[in-house]
Amino acid sequence: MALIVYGGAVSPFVRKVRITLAEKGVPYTLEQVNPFTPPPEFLAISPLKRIPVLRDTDIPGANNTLPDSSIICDYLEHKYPRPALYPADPFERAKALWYEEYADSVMAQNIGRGLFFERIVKKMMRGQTDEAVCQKTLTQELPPLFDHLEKEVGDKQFLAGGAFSIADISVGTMIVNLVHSGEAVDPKRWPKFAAYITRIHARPSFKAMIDEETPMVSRFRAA
Ligand SMILES: N[C@@H](CCC(=O)N[C@@H](CS)C(=O)NCC(=O)O)C(=O)O
Repeated sequence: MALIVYGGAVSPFVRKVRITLAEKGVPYTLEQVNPFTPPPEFLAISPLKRIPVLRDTDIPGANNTLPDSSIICDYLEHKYPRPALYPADPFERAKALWYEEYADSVMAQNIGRGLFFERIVKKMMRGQTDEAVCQKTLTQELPPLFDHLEKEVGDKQFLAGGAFSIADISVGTMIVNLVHSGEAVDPKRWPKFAAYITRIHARPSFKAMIDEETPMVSRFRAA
């Protein structure tokens, strides 16, 4: 097997890479790594101590790894160009990269740290959820982001370039962690964004991840 993805199944960044691979039909092996208790050999390939990392054994020698989901997805696009997951048009491509950045920064910070970490990761580590942090995220931090995305989605099927792209993968994967945390995009308040998420999450690539991960997270959510 040429490709190895190092990372945990519920990370939005690992899922971003796995969905990219699934959409391109590229086989890979997943090696579980908990970034909070990483084995020493993982630190050698992840200087920022983060998941995911990709190893490509087609590249000779031991220096055949790449960290960071954005770098990995860009590499996969160049190694496996079909189907294209980045728009061909320069402006639409740049827009897609901007949505990726938006998802990886503010969405990850608020959904990841402000909700999923509190409700799921802390329980996995036998800690206690600080529900006040979650409520602040849900009532103050996330609504402006969803207002923005409601406008951005508008009447479009996909965020950039008129086709499914890295923009949809990046935004969609962050919302999986919202759903894992027991929440949803409210269809009454954000009807276009909610309908868009339902469509994106119904794709076989997303559905496979959601079906695999839901049993893992739901027992912690219920605890
Ligand atoms: N920019 C990185 C972010 C990766 C990231 O933050 N991963 C989290 C898990 S979701 C992690 O490894 N956290 C461990 C830590 O920050 O110590 C990417 O796109 O891959």
